Amino acid sequence: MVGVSGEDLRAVVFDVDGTLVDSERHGHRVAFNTAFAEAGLAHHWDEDEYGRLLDVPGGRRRIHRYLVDNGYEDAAAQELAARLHARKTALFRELAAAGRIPPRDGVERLLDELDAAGVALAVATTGSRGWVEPLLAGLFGGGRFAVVVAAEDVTALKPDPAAFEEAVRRLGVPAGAVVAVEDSGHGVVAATGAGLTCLAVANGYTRDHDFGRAALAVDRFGGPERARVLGGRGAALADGAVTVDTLRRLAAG
Ligand code: XBP
Ligand code: MG
Repeated sequence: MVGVSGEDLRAVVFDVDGTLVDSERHGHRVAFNTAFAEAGLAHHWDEDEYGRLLDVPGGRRRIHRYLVDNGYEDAAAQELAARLHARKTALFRELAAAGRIPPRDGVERLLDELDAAGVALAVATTGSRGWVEPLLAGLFGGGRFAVVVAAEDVTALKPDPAAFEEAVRRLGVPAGAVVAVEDSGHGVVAATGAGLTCLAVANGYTRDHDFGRAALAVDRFGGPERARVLGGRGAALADGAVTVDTLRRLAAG
């Protein structure tokens, strides 16, 4: 164990969308578009536009912002966004149940390693509990995560640190013994704002985000393809993959 100046690793808090699962481009985006179409609306988010809209955290807020930017009055946009988002959540659950939302490469290996090392697993997401719980149970097994903090559990979404603060509080371990794993600039700001060391694992939508506050940024978890260092303490990455030792080194500082 590499415990030099920091603390030993006791828990890892994972983001869900874009981090544990590849869910945005072919998952949430598709569900939003189906909800628009079912409601008889002509709105359609293509892959590039959806990438820009991801800057607004939370699906209901994302729809609301889009509607207001497209000429809706605030009150009408609030009401419509709530209705569309409820339907979108049901549609996304169906996609997840049909096996259309895959884990990112290397995630299952890393979760198994952390389990074997006795490190607690937790989740802090801006996504809605209605799909988060069944998706996690279906992919990784029910009860795999000791703590799951979803959008409904906090009053402010990322980049606010509330979700990570709540996860650490429920875990009952010191923040110095916890590493967060994120895929986005907003997520890194949220995790580090809660006092956590953060590993950023970028994806196609987030590779140009600012990961300056992350202890280490890479382009994938590694395996089968090797992870590439995008910034930070690249020495923590051994053999082109994020491992339990990578996270221990980051926690140790
Ligand atoms: C994820 C989100 C979510 C999802 C859609 O951000 O912002 O809004 O895009 O899920 P993060 P909902 O990965 O930083 O948690 O529609 O349930 O919000
Ligand atoms: Mg994310």
